[in-house]
Amino acid sequence: MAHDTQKRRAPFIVIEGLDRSGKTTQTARLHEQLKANGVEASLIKFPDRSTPIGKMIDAYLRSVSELDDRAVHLLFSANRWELASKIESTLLAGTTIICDRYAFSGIAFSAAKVSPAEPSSPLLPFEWCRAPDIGLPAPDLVLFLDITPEQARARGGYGEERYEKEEMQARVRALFGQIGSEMQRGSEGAENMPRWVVVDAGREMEVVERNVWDLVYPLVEEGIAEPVGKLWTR
Ligand code: Z5A
Ligand code: MG
Repeated sequence: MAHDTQKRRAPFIVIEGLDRSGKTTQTARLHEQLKANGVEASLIKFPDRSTPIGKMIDAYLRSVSELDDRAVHLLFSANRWELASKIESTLLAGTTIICDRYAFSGIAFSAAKVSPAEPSSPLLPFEWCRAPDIGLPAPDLVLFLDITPEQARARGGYGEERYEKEEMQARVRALFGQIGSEMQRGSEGAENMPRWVVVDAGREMEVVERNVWDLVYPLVEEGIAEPVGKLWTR
């Protein structure tokens, strides 16, 4: 490497996407491949169902418990804040972080909720959904794994959890599209916007894996000169 890597930190890579798009498959493969190449890397996932907050989220997703929509939204965000300082110190220590879902899922899934009586009006405003995640460690790269509802269906369809219904997934898809285009345009007043890249995840696993690797490895190899950003802040 030509430059002085000592002053550089490791990158924070988030993999987002629709249900059954292969996030868990691809984050695991990327993690393995990085380790095989001698790169220090840590794999994290949201929701992290292992913490006390994560256990409340898990019970809600499996419909074992009921929670107010705002309360559960704040729990998803708190579940990220629990790890925020650890994420920053890990990156500064030179360990790459690969993260399966992050704040973008938080916004898309909550803002997609509608009341059964009025399916065209959202229950929670988009900006309200974004607010609790403002200031979280900003990823350096977000890879959005994109598949069509038909492709998701061919992968065994959606599962049994609370949000795994076709109409909900269609609204989530539209919201992810909105978040992605805001990211790609950049937005006034919010400089800490990660690079957002859409990856066609409808292809064979190995093809997607190579595509992900080609996007991630240059960042790992170069390191990041800038400090860890704060999401959606100046
Ligand atoms: N949620 C929220 O509301 N707010 C938040 O802040 C956050 C999340 C962070 C649980 O998430 C729910 O929480 C989720 C969003 C909400 N609700 N929904 N719906 P989760 O991450 O725990 O969800 P999951 O159970 O892991 O499912 P998933 O993410 O939808 O799946 P995936 O990780 O994207 O896919 P996969 O498990 O890697 O693959 C799915 C299947 O497809 C599997 O059989 C693979 O072998 C197969 N597969 C994968 N890639 C391919 C290719 N390329 N070709 C063919 N088959 C493939
Ligand atoms: Mg998954």
